[in-house]
Amino acid sequence: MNLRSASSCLGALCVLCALCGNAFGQNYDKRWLSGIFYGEGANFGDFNKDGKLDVVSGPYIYDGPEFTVKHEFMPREPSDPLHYSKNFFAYTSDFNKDGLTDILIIGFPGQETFWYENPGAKKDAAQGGWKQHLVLKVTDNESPVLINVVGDDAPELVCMSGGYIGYATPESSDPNQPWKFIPISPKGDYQRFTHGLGVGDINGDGKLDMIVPSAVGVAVLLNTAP
Ligand SMILES: [Ca+2]
Ligand SMILES: [Ca+2]
Ligand SMILES: [Ca+2]
Ligand SMILES: [Ca+2]
Repeated sequence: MNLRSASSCLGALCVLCALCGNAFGQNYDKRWLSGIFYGEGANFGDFNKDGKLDVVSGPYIYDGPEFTVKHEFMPREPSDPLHYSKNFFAYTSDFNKDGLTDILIIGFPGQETFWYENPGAKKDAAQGGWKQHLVLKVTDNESPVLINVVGDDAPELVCMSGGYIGYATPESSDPNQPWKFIPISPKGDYQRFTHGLGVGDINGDGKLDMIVPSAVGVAVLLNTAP
C-alpha cells in the first residue's frame, strides 16, 4: 500500500479506526502514528500474533489496537515530505512460512525491494532483529503489487523490470533467496517511473489478469494459464 497514491496524503501518517458498526461508519477515532515522514508505504498485519492487527509505516511497527507502542524493524531514515521517500510501498505476508507475518518494502522506483523476516520473540537487534532479504534488485513502475497470480498460494511481486512487464516469484525451496523475475511481455520502454499497473480478474474466469500501459494507451493482459 502506498499512502501518497491511496489518499494523496502528503506525509500525514495516521490511521483511522472505526468506532461504530454503522453501515457507513460515520464516526472515526484518529490516531497519529508519527509526525515525521519516513515513507509512503504502510500496511497492516498481526506481527506479534496477539490477534490484533498492527500497522507498519516507515521503519516502525505500531502495536494494535492502540498504536501507541512502536518497534523499529528496519533502519530509520527520515525523508523530506516535499519529496519522495525510499520507502514507497509496504506489503505483508508470511514469506518463509514460519507462522510469523513478515514485511516487504518496495523502495524508490527502480531500486531494490527487500523483505524483512519477523524474528518473533527475538526482537532485540542484538539477537539479529528483522533480517533483510533481497527480493528484486530493480523494481520498476510506480504501482507494483504483491498478490498471488500463479502457482501455489505464495504471492508474487507484479511489477516491471529491465523493460519488461512481469512478476517476481520466490524460490519455493529457499524463501531467503532473491526472487526470480518472469517477463510476460515483449521488451518495451517500461522504466522506473512508468505509471499504471493493475491486477484483477477482468474476464471472470477465476484467473488474475493485468491492465498495463501500452504505446498507444492501455492494454489488458489476460491470464491464459491452464
Ligand atoms: Ca498484533
Ligand atoms: Ca515469516
Ligand atoms: Ca503464487
Ligand atoms: Ca481472468
